[in-house]
Amino acid sequence: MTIRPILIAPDPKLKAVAAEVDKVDGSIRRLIDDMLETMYKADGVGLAAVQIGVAKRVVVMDVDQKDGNRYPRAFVNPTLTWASEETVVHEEGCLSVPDIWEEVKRPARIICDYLDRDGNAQTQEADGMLAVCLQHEIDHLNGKLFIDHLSRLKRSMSLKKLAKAQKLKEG
Ligand code: GNR
Ligand code: NI
Repeated sequence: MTIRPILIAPDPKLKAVAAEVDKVDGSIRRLIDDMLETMYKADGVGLAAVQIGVAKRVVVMDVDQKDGNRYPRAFVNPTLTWASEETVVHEEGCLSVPDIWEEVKRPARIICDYLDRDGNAQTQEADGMLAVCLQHEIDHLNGKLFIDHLSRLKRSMSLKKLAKAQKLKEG
């Protein structure tokens, strides 16, 4: 398994619409393993393949790490088949938009179809953090970041803050 560098906004690769996976084969499972290792190393709860520059519809997630155990999950070709009218506001962050946290409003509950790491079709009903995270990751696969849900003013302030922090980091 290999830790891969995570792309930071405004990298144009983060705007790419990712391609469907035809078949969950060994190379996809290796990608999933690399993504999980990269996500855990970065202390994230989710990661989309586009964030490591791979334009495929693959997502990994672990929203249940709090008890010290790992519950790694993979979603290949995830698609929302239903979203509730009811919305919730949740504070979101993103490994590709480091140190920026803003409130985003999304459907409170969703149903998502996907393939698991064995290529089997699955359906996931979600609310709470799992619903937030799945929607955040599916957005990545469509070239969208959580800051794209903000007002233009808030988005441009976030991007400015990010550019300044990156500049300081690069020295
Ligand atoms: O680690 C992450 N935490 C998080 C918190 C609130 C809402 C969404 C997320 S996802 C983020 C990891 C990430 O950038 N995934 O794409
Ligand atoms: Ni993200």
